[in-house]
Parts: sequence; C-alpha cells; structure tokens
Amino acid sequence: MISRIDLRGDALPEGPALRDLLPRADFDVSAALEKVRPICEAVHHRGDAALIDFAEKFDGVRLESVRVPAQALSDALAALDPAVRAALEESIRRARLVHRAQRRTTHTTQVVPGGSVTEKWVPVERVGLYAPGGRSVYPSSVIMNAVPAQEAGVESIALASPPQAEFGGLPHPTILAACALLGVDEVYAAGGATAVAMFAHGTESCPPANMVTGPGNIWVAAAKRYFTGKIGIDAEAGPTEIAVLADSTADPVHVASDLISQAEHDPLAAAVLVTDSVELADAVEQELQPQVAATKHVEDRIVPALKGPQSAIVLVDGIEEGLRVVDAYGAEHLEIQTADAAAVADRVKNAGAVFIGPWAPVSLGDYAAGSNHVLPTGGCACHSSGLSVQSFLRGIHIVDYTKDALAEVAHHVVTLAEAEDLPAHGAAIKARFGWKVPESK
Ligand code: HSO
Ligand code: ZN
Repeated sequence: MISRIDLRGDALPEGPALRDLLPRADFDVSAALEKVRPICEAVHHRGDAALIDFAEKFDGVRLESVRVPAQALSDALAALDPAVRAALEESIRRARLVHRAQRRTTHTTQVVPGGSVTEKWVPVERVGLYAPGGRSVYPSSVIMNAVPAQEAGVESIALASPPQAEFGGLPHPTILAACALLGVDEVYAAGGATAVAMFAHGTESCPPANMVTGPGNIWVAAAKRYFTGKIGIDAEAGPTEIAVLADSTADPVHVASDLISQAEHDPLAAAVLVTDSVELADAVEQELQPQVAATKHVEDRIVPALKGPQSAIVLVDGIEEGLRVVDAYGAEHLEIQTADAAAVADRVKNAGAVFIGPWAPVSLGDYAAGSNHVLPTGGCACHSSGLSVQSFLRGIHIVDYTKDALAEVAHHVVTLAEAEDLPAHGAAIKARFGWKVPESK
C-alpha cells in the first residue's frame, strides 16, 4: 500500500541531495501554462461572454449572469443544515481570534534626530477569492481565505466558485452559505482559470481585483502564474501533503488515520511517515489496510495517493535524523508524534504548519483549530508561509527628514551616487544646498 525509503545507516546527505531522496508529487504547472493562455486571453477580450461560454463548455450549464444574486446567498443560508452552520460559525470564530492577533501596527523608527521612517500597513484594496467546485467543495476554505482578508481590513472582497449544473448554474450551496455567514456578498459563478482571469482583468459584471487567493487545481495554479506581476497571488497551491515524524511512543492507529485523512483529498496527495521505529512503521502499515477499507474515497483518491511515488514511510536512525529529513521535505502539514513532541516541534525549521502530539491532528487544523489551512505545498515551506493577515497587507515606508537631518547624511548619499555612476542622484541632494555637498559634522 505504501513504499519504504530506508535512510538508516549511511550518513544523510546535506540539503538538496537529501531532498532528492524524498518523495514528491509531479505537479508541473509550467506544462499547464500554454493551455490556460487562450482561456485567459478570451476572458480578457470577451469578458462576461467568454465566462458564459466557458461555463457551458467546462461546467455544462448556460448562465444567465455570472454574478450570483443576493437572494441565492440568503436562500443557501436558510437551507443550510443547522449542525453544519454551527460548525462553520465556530470555525469562523476561532479563525477570527487567531487572525485578529496577526494585525500589524504602524511603527516609527527615529533614525536620527529629525529623521524618521514609519512603516504603515495598508490592506490590499480589492481581493478575489477562489473556492473550487467539483471534487473539492470546501466551505472551510472559504473561511480560511475570507477571514484573514477581512481581519486585514480589505474593503472589497469578492468570491468566485464554479457554476454547478445541478444547482441551476449557481456555485455549490454550501459555498454560498459560507459566504453569507462571512458577509461576503459579491459572488460569481466562474471556475478554474476563467475565474482567475475574471479577477485579473475584470469583466462587465466584475471589477478587476488587485490580488487573487485560494486553492484550486493545476489550471488555477497555472492561471495564477500567468497573471503574476499583473495581480498579487497567495501561492500556487499544489496537492496537499502530510508528513508525520514519529517514534515508538506514537499510536499507529492515530498515525495511519492522519495519513489517510490527507490522502483523501487527491490521488496526488502525499502522505509521508518519518520514523526511527521499524515496529511503528510495520504497525502503521498494517493499520492502513482496515482503515482504508472502512472509509469512502478509496479507489479514486486514497489508494492512488498512498501507493503513488509521492508517499512513503521513511526509516531513519533517530529523531535527530528525522528532523533533518522533515526539514529537507518542508511539508505543508507536519505532525510530531514523539516523546516530548513540543520540544521536537520547536526545532522544526521548514513546515507550513506543525501539529504537536496526539491531540492535534491535521483534521483539527483543517477545520477548527483557529490556524489557517491554506499552506505552502511542494517544499515551498522553506521560503513561504501560509495565508495570514500579512498576505493581504502592504507595508509602506514613509520617510520624513528635516533639512539638518538630510545635511548630516548628504555626503554619504553623494558618495554612493558617484560610486554607482549616477551623478543626477547626487545632484538631487546638492540642489537643496546651493549645489554644494554640505560639510559633514
Ligand atoms: N487539508 C486541506 C484543506 C482542507 N481539508 C479543506 C479539508 N477541507 C489543505 O490544507
Ligand atoms: Zn484536509
């Protein structure tokens, strides 16, 4: 069901070489770029008409309008199962607590008397959120995108999700209900690359956005790459990943269920167990069989995900080596199931989110820990963070110097300008002091 990679005995190689030994899904966004280009161009040139044609082609439904009427949002909320509503509300409440604490405050540094730099945090003005349809209808992802944007103070938030033929061309009702709960009332029925293009260029019914965030398949990732530079993006989300660093104290039932929980997302999802205990590895492998047999998305997602080259049990000599392996891997989600798990977790350098001990499974983080579940995949955790309030803010430096403060540093500016062969830069200083460099004090 899952392959083994034995890294015991020999000394582990350093950084990139170690990374090459570890499993990873093949998710080639550049190959998809050429395919999304005509879609993006059509939406650019034909606006809503192109969105309507693509909805017919890809989603099998002819839309009357791309914008979802307000009534559809309130109807979806009214029809929502009360238990699902209560769970979504609690998820929103916890996410707000955590994300509100991420707000940045304006800070002024007095560099010299009379010279200061203030860093002011300004929210992105308009953001387009994307919520997938089809296999992954996740109202939880609407929460994870909308809450940080709202807590950052983004004024204009719109959401797009694919039209569903069975719901008369509206996005899935639980997506609409989640929007209603969050107060996101500008919603569009547009899917995949067409939705990203709609936000990037704007159409007759949808004003352009400054930024697009949200999960999606390879077409969404390719469209985000296509528009990078024109608009801001969060990340090109790849298939989900879980790594578990565990020793002999871990419960194989928990470890197996957590590996399966993320394999459930996608046949390309990755489940990686790193352990120094052969007994645990054997027990987890044994435990996978009955647990997989007892669940739902077995043949289409879980079995291919666990059997795929992106998943493995990695054997190491000890937890020290295990830490090096999980750092080289840089998992989207990393569980630490060892003795003294908090201390081990404290030493992790690369992970999207870390889950400590037996009572903090990834599923908790997916829905209701308060943490964000939009996290870096594909090893991007070594340079990027998950979605947060910070993702929707820009820090603007405000420079304020008096004449005396400028005079004090003028000679350094002129020297550097000359060293870079940019005399007009120096002249912009001298012009303020009778075309002379003020004497340095
Ligand atoms: N584990 C996914 C998010 C998700 N799980 C949505 C359930 N619903 C990526 O972090
Ligand atoms: Zn999940």
